[in-house]
Parts: sequence; structure tokens; C-alpha cells
Amino acid sequence: MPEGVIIKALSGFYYVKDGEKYIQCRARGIFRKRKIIPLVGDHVQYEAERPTDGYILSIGERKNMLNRPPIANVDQAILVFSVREPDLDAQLLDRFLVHMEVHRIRSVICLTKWDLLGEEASDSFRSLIDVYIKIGYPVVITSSRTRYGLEDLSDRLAGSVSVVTGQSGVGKSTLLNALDDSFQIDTQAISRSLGRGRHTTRHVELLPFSGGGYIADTPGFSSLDITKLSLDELRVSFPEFLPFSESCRFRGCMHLAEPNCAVKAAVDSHDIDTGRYAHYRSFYQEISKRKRRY
Ligand SMILES: Nc1nc2c(ncn2[C@@H]2O[C@H](COP(=O)(O)OP(=O)(O)OP(=O)(O)O)[C@@H](O)[C@H]2O)c(=O)[nH]1
Ligand SMILES: [Mg+2]
Ligand SMILES: [Zn+2]
Repeated sequence: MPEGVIIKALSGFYYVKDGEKYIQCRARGIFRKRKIIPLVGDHVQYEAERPTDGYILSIGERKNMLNRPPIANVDQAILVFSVREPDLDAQLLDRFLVHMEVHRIRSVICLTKWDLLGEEASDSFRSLIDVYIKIGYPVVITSSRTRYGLEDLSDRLAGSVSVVTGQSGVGKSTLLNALDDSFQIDTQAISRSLGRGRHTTRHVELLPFSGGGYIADTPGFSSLDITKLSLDELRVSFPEFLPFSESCRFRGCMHLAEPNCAVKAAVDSHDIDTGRYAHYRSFYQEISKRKRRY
């Protein structure tokens, strides 16, 4: 049975790459009945009636999968945030980081449009960047316009399967085009009046990277629902809390109003960033509000 990898999903078709061959496949009804949706990144067995057309018969076991963006079997997520146009939203960044922690996918934070910052503004960004580096998240600073940081990013992508994700208009596709001129992905000018992108990329596609490995460009989105998480999942998704939480008085301490909470003490002594802790609290409230509703 021939096998391949789904590299693109579009309007009910799955484009399967089998070595140098590309086969346009449909999924058999069996998937619909079992409510399994084939994803880009899936290793599949297929049956080809003609050299370029076929059907997906089965999907191999996934090492991981995301619903947003829809993809399976990635080694890492590149979280793309522009420093300007649109401004960096640190709460949204923490939302993405939690999302990836829960799915056990390692994150690389990639800041784009660095050329739009003046000297003073770049200095104030450095302290934000330090927060994430201290936690252990790699941060790459880039500008597709000046090509600043592209080599650093390229080194991180080489040999891995990476999914690139982030808000619309932050420059994901522009960045990929700058990294590899064989890509030629459509990009678009940001809408000035709205101050945000216009959803230029509309499908997920895995692209073979000239430096080795694969990169998936994905459509941007502006919010990320985390309310399906359990409070326990949230609690372990801030890695910098973990060394302290062992010393909390109560097992399962949520680090809110409990007495003798070592995490809160670490926030007070600035060993944990106050902004990150504030985001943790607001995510907690979002999740518990939803749980009360059902
Ligand atoms: N100044 C500056 N502008 C950039 C840079 N990179 C991208 N842009 C601009 O940002 C706008 C949006 O870029 P895209 O690459 O289409 O953004 P995207 O993240 O792929 O957006 P979606 O496909 O909608 O998710 C375009 O007008 C780009 O020219 C950069 O490094 N510096
Ligand atoms: Mg795009
Ligand atoms: Zn605690």
C-alpha cells in the first residue's frame, strides 16, 4: 500500500506527498463516520486510481496534533508576534504558550517587524524578551525587511517540522518567503484603517525547507479559546511556577487566595514575572467561568 504525508488540505482535498510524487486525495466516508479528520502532517496510506488522484485509506498514529492551527506531527511551533502593526499582545502570547504546553509542543517565540521600533522602544522590549528567555523559551528577533535575525531563525528551523502560527498580519508568510525564496507565498499589505491583517493565508501547507525539514504556514487568527482546558492543565502550563509550587502549603494549590503559597511569594519577590502571573489569573477566571456555565 503506498504511503505519504498530507502537505496541504483545501476544500475537501488532501494533497499527499509520496517521495517526489504528489497525489490529490479525498477521504473515504469511513473518516466522516468515525469523525476523524485527516490533518496536514498526517502520515497516511492511500490508494491511487490514477497517477495523480486517489483516496486516503488510513491515518498513522499521531505523535501530537493541534486543532488551531489544524496540523499533526510537528516538532515545534514558531509563535510569530510583530512588535508593531499590530502591537505585541503579551496576553495573547501567553495564551499561545499555554496552548502549546498543553499539547506538549515546544515553542520558539519569533518577534517580527523589528525595523519598526526606534531605539528607545527596542530597549523596553528587551526586558519583555528577558522574561521569556529566563523561563527557557527561545526568542528570535527578526525583520523580514532588513533580514535581521533570519539566519538565527533558519538555524532553528533546519531539520525540524515547524508550524508557524500567530495573528493575521504579523508577517508570517513574508518571513517564510524571506527565509526561502522558493516559497513565494501570497502576502498582503496590512489594512491601515483596521490596524490588523486581512487573513491573506487561507490554508495550512507544509513546505519543504531548503535548509532541511518542513515549515507549515498557517492562516492567522486573533484569539485563542483556552476555556476547554482543565484548571489542572492550566496550573502546569506556566513552567516557571513549577519549581516554586512544590513548596506551596497545599497540594494542588492554584496560587490564588491560598495561604502560604510559594508561587505568590515568588511573584512578590519578582522571581516570577507579575505580568505572566496576571495572565495566569485571568486565564483561570476564563476557564472557571465557563465551567460554571455548564
Ligand atoms: N515593516 C515591516 N513590515 C513587514 C515585515 N514583515 C511583514 N511585513 C508586512 O506585514 C504585512 C502582513 O504580512 P503577511 O506576511 O501577509 O502576514 P501574515 O502573518 O502571513 O498574515 P495572514 O496570512 O493573514 O495570517 C505585509 O504588509 C508585510 O509587508 C517586516 O519585517 N517589517
Ligand atoms: Mg500569511
Ligand atoms: Zn501556590
